[in-house]
Amino acid sequence: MKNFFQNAPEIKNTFQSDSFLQNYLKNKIPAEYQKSIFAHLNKVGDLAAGSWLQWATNAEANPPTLTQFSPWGKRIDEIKVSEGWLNLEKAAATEGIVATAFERKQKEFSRIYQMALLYLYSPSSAFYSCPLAMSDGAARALELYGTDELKKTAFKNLTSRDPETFWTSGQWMTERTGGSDVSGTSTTAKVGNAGYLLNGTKWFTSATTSQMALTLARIEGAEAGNRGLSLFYLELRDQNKNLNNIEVHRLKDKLGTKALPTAELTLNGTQATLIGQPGEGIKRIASVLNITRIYNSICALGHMRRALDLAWDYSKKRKAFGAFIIDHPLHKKTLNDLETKFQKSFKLTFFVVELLGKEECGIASEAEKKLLRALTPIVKLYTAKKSILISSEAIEAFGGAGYIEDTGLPRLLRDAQVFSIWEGTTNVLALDFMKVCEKEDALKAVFEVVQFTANSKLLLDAKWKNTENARELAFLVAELVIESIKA
Ligand code: MFK
Repeated sequence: MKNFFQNAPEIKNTFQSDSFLQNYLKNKIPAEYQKSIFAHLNKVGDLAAGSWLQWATNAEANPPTLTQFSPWGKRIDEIKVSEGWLNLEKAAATEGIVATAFERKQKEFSRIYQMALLYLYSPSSAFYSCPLAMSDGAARALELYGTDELKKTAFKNLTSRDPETFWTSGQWMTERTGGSDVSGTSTTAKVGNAGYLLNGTKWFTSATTSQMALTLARIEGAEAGNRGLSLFYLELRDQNKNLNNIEVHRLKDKLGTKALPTAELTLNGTQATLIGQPGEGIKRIASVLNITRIYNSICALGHMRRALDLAWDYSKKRKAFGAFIIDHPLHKKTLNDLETKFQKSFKLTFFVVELLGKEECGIASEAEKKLLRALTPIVKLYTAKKSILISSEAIEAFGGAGYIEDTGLPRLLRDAQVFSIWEGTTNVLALDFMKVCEKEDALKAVFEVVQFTANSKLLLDAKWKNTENARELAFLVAELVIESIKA
């Protein structure tokens, strides 16, 4: 035993090893598109187990740094990121991880294809999926509400496949006064020579190395509260690469997502363009949130898959009590139970992706649009919680090794925790679902999917009017919808 060491878990082509994804795509994607999509996903599955994984490790080991002053005292606020992070950006552009959704070459199935790409990319991306989420959301907001000029410029960059012209976007909502409650936003906007000038401090800005951002501000004289907020487009740097009157105060020291630059910053007369009408800020930025929440669900799903792949692989290598641990019935049952949780999350997430694809192609029925609106917060909160649970159990499946930093395993749990926080916490999203049920009669749309069984009758219970039951309601709806989704 003196020279005995355990073997480390390994990741192989993540498309080939994922029969659940393959079977789903075989059932959903029309035959005419299957060959090219499968070939691309196979290539991506190889990259996710190879160079992308190495770049992600590099990015994680070399977190971003902020240099505020040049050697001669000039304020520069330069954020430096790792080589791995930059390579992951190029790969995202080249593989069309945002572009595929907007080219719509596979009609409403483009979203399924694009989200399958993201699902494979994300767990090997060190959270480069975060800037992609905001960029996709921003592209959708510009496609819907942007000026003709912005459609020709920013939208084109966000959906480019050329790393030289590819842009990412930030989504700056959070201020010191509140994360979920944006009604106290204190950033102001006043009319300038060209557009507006913004002044205010943003407390969390993710992926602060992006070329553009969408943000909320209150036009001078507008009413207090959320109805006084407007949506603005801004570019971070001018043509000479100077910051657009933005000061970066510091990078955040976070529990996880270490490779991702998240900063506090102040806008000091930042040039910006109004998107939509004054006072429409929340409704317009909601189109970003609805995309980023689905991204969050896909990334949580990819995260679960990665945690389980590692645990399954290890279970076939690690011997204890005279046998591989996979051959101990209780360990096998534990992993199988987690696998069932993953599969339920997968069904719900891709069901919502199908609805999104239909909506974006203009073929969703009114009931499907309502269902998409209602299930977006549900799928986000459901998958976030499952990914934390699965990450925790997967780490435990390694015993002590799962608790040791240089195995890379503790990161699974640290990173999973963010899924239930950003883009709306579990409670905020559960309450959002309740509001949609009240205002837009979303439960009617849910009932078109969920068969009217004894279980679904539970949804008519009067106790769901009470907001303290919102979480319980959200998880019940998730389970009932999953039960009724056909394979
Ligand atoms: C790996 C994946 C990475 C993901 C990217 C991570 C990047 C991280 C960057 C961030 O974390 S950005 C900050 C994220 N912040 C949030 O998610 C805010 C959470 N808070 C909410 O979601 C609130 O519900 C919200 C601020 C949107 C609104 O709350 P309010 O102020 O109480 O307003 P209300 O009354 O609920 O909604 C105002 C209007 O907007 C209503 O319309 P009406 O005026 O006609 O009644 C709503 O129907 C509409 N609305 C709200 N949410 C909507 C929506 N419409 C469509 N879709 C929605 N989701």
